[in-house]
Amino acid sequence: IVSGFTNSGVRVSGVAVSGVIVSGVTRALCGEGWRLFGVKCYYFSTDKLNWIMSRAYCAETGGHLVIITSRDEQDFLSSHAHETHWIGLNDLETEGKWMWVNNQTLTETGNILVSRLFYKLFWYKRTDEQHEPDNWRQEDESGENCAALGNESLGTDVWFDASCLKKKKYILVALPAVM
Ligand SMILES: [Ca+2]
Ligand SMILES: [Ca+2]
Repeated sequence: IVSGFTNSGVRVSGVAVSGVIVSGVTRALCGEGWRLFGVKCYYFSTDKLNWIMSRAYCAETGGHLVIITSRDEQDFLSSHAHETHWIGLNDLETEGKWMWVNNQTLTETGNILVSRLFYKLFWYKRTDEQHEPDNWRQEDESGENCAALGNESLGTDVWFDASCLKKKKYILVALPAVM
């Protein structure tokens, strides 16, 4: 349950309610400024926070940093994120062991082998084989332990690990209000 949800009726056009699922008599509504995709509401922040602060802020609202579980969801996010955004993925605890903010490992979602191959698709690949995540230490000696859609110069259709201290926009997810 996220503050900012409106229960004041359905406006299909305009920005007040950006998406409506109609299923029988049930309507799922996202708050003002949010976007409905599938069964969840997504909020693309306008402010920038470091990763830890963005995780804390999202939790405070009752939602969480986005957890990406399908190609469709990734495509939806990258089509609306016009610059780099934090996602809910980090390897802060153990280097190289990527965890979602719900404490699932990156490869724990569904069939492990399938997940490994699936998520490999999203990390940015360079022709010189220096693929992301590369835990680059040039700017932050603790390395890069937080994941983002895109980086400062490359598109949001791929993932990068980045210094968690960097300030970026972030994507917040919450369940819709069901009416
Ligand atoms: Ca790392
Ligand atoms: Ca990196």
